[in-house]
Amino acid sequence: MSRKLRIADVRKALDAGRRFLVVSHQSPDGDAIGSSLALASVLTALGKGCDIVNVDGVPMNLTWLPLAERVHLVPDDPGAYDTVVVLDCGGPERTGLDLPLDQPGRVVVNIDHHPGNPEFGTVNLVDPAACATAELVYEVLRAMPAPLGYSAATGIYTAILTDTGSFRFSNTSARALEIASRMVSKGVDPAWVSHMVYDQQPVGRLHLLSRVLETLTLSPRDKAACVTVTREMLRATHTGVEDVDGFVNYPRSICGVEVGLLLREEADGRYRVALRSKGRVDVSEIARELGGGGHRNAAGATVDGTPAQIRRRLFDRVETALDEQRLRKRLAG
Ligand SMILES: [Mn+2]
Repeated sequence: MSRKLRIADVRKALDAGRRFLVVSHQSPDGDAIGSSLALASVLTALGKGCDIVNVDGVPMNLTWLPLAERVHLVPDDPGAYDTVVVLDCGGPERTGLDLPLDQPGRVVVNIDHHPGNPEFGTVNLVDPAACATAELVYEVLRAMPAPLGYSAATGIYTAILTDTGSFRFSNTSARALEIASRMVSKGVDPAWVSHMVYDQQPVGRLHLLSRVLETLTLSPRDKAACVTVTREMLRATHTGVEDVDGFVNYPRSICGVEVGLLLREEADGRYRVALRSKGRVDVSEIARELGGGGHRNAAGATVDGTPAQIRRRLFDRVETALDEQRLRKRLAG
């Protein structure tokens, strides 16, 4: 089904619903929160009931977003919603919510841009070509009868800004810039948003960063680089998991490195692995082998083992992927 038809289906579902729950993935980012707030602002303007839920709440650097105070950690009345909109979740489990999606009479609208999304909704608008879930939310909102105001525009802009790494990653499409430009026309101030998102770091985050960078390790042929975050480091610097966001871009930024890796120790002693590629290695493939998932250039998984074991395994896998590529190219050429 074409994107256009799917947008029309979502619009119909939003028109018909009266009592909405808008949810997004745990450890939310700018896309999860920005998309949620933009959608909720338009649904509210249409006179519909709308609760916004994220199990982890709004990260510190996004609490200034218009309507952020409306995000709750749990649904008010889990049975009351006729329509549940799931945003930026590659699968229903990503919400971290124990919410029955298959309740009779309940419509589930799944809007997402993760490849491999199993289309778990009653209505699905899934397009991995979208730069952010907010791009798809924007396409839906502009077809709605209520105008897209400043609050919604700020959510959409912030979502696209953060999901494209400030318009630096490969998902920075013409459409991404076009939508961002339209949001600026609606009054969004790019310098102010950037200041609020990036220039309000707690000092503990920099203390944490300095410890994390000391763990920097390169693969045998310098094609992958890895940093590690332990729970002890978070304790010592009075920081939380949300402060680690973006650190994986440091190993990725090294000259000659193709894949940046970040290992973060979880409460159960396992490690959450973040993988970021410069484009040659498809890290979603590697993440899937480890039981995780994601995009071609940004993916993640949770794995067992010590940091040294995990690192060795991933270094091996990345360098093998590059060898195979070189071999294929040579055979083809
Ligand atoms: Mn996203």
